[in-house]
Amino acid sequence: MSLKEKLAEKIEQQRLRTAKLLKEYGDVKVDEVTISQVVGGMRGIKSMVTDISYLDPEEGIRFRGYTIPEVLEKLPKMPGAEMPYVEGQFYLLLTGEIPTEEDVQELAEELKKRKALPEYVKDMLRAMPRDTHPMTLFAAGIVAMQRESKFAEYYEAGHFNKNTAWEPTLEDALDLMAKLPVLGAYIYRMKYRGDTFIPSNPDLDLGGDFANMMGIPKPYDDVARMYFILHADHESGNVSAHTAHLVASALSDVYYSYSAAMGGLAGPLHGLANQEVLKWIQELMKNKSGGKVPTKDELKKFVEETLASGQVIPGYGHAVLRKTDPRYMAQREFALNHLKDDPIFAVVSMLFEVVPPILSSLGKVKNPWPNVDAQSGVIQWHYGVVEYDFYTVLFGIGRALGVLANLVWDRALGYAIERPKSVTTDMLEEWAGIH
Ligand code: NMX
Ligand code: MLT
Repeated sequence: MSLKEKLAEKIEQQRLRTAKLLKEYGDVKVDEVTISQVVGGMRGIKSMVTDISYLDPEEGIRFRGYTIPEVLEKLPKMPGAEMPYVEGQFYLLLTGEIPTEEDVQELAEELKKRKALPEYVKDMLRAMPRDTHPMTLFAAGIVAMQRESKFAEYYEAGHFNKNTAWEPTLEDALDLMAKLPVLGAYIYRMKYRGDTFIPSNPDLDLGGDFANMMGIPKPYDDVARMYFILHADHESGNVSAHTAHLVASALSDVYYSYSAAMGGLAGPLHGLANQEVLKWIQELMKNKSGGKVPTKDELKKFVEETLASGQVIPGYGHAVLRKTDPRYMAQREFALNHLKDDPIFAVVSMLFEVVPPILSSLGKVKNPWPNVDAQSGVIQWHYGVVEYDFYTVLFGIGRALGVLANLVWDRALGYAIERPKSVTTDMLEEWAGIH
């Protein structure tokens, strides 16, 4: 059964579940909302639905019901690879099923056909100042490709229908997913490697070809596979996934939606934190410990100075998680195997000991433990990607796996335009009994 046939079957079943919930149980209460949630970033309000992934505060992410160790163990791998095919993760997120090797190869072939980056995107990127942040180049490249949207063409032709709208959305999702690694690597080579573009190799899988286009030898192919798989999704309330869902709810296509999402990912409290971690560690080693691994006392002092200057400790804390992020642990395991003697990894490991008690002692930080961003940059640095302002682009390529799968399902289930209600401060005061 092809991916599209499999999805059609699953969508049919899921539509029945959603329709029943809406028709017969629409009035069942899911949550109540307090003033601190309304003012405080809607934290914890249960107000969205997705089956692609679920984030438990204590356990961490499950992709389609599978924990990270399960995903890394169950998804097919190519012979000799340490990490599974990224294509397998995309298949799992789209369909909810662990793919066979054959399913993976079919999807990989489909993506290979679609990966050519339009020449006008390259021209546009070249015309932009070279000191433009790579996330700006990335988001601009995505929105520039909007003219390729099959969904926009279908809508424009007057074919919009709630039953079929997912089909051109799937086409767009496959097109965009195929092109993002090429776009990312193109930006990297243009900006940091003197415009020395390395063409895609049609014989390689997504992770392998990304390493090839970046110009980085093994085991960077496995690093890329691990990185994209781990960053794929974090349920739907995170800033990037939520932004994409919100924009798409206006029937905007995936190019508009995903480029908007990348604006959110580029914020330092979200995806940019991975760049901030490396920048912060470099500053520490350069200014405080003479280029060497600092002592624990030097590290503590630096953490305290950062906090005293009003900044957050990048890579620590989370809006939902209340334990160490399992994505941090998966990358730590990789680092323990491959970069045990790396001095920056030594600092990252010391931070894991030093930071949590200091953050806990502040009495206000709800989660003093590291998140995914505390560990990802050091691995990139170790393999030669030392231009840390590029790290969020890598996050953006990975995050597309889950977000694009969600957008296909948003269309399939005909989710409504998102439009929550706002209130005024006067109203909050009145409900609080202040007036
Ligand atoms: N360092 C210092 N203070 C922190 C930290 C931190 N790492 N994390 C939270 N706090 C503070 C936070 O600023 C807030 O202070 P105030 O009341 O003075 O405004 C207080 O603790 C309570 O915040 P929480 O409820 O614990 O966290 P919230 O849900 O609001 O924010 C983050 C979550 C992730 C934005 C926050 O923990 C943070 O800023 N972390 C550092 C940046 C980071 O690593 N972001 C990446 C997140 C993962 N990702 O990839 O997106
Ligand atoms: C993510 O991966 O999106 C981050 O951990 C942030 C979040 O979940 O809010």
